[in-house]
Amino acid sequence: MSTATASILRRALLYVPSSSPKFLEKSRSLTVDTICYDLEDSVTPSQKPTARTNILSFLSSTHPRPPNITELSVRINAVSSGLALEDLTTILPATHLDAIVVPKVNKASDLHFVTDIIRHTLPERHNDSNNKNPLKILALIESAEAITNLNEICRASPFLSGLIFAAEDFALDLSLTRTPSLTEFLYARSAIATSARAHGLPSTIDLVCTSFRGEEGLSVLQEECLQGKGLGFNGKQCIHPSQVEIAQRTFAPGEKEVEWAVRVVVGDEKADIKGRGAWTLDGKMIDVPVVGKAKATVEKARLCGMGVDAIREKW
Ligand code: 1VU
Repeated sequence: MSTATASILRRALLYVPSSSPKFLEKSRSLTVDTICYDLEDSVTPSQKPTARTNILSFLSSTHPRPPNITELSVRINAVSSGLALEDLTTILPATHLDAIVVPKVNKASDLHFVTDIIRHTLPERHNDSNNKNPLKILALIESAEAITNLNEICRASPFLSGLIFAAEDFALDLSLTRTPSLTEFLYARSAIATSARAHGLPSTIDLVCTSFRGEEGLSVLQEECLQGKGLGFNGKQCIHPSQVEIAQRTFAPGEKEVEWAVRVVVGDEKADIKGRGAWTLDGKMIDVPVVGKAKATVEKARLCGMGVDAIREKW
């Protein structure tokens, strides 16, 4: 397994506009799997140069790494915008930088461009096969063209570590109107989750929920997270700190789910000794794919820091 495809938790990816010193400072106090400091849509054209220098300084060694953020990423401007080269050459020397988010990836050559610049700018981090810490790339899928090119996009870079779905740009491209049911995005979301899986990419991060205030807004978010999880996504893009806890909780396995998974794994060890490939738990048949799913749930629960060993001791 390459470093880009190793298991990594990205249950929530929170955008922070890099043009705002206030938001940058606030991000330091947050607990979240991935922060994405933005140079694209949340930054006006006239603010781009300031945003670039802000983020380079914020992610430099003179500032300590924010303690409760697992992954620090920057979203550059689209390759087709003509701004990506300057974004990359400015930010790549940053000390605390784990991933680059590339928007509007339509074809493999968009990722070839970014990969070549990363290799050229940081050769010591990327050309040594013993180096276990290359930058990772996350690709935003936002158009019909991108959906038809998913296979080539997934194969385009050894640094590619996940796909993200951008609903608003996709709706613009197809002249769709976003509805609460999100059925208009069903094909695109399923295609993304399936392609990423087929190519062994660990992360599939679902559309932004634009509601972020109050009980009603956050219950819309919760529903969207559950629906995305049901389609095979394992994370959610967030635009406000209020969304992070719900996304991270929903994209972690639930307590009952973990307990069931541990019982299946323990039961399978016993069934194996008795030479039984199929057996029964709570009146339902358990066989190889069910055990596989249970093992994956246990592994995810461990990654999320849930008390798997304590549950195992009970069974
Ligand atoms: O309580 P404090 O005053 O200390 O902090 C405020 C506020 O500063 C902070 N906060 C954030 N901090 C970091 N990152 C954020 N994204 C962020 N948003 C807010 O939280 C405290 C409460 O803030 P608030 O409720 O007063 O929120 P505002 O009205 O200030 O801001 C709301 C918006 C939605 C404008 C803001 O959250 C924001 O700009 N979010 C990011 C938008 C963005 O990046 N959009 C592009 C990415 S989405 C995309 O492209 C889809 C593919």
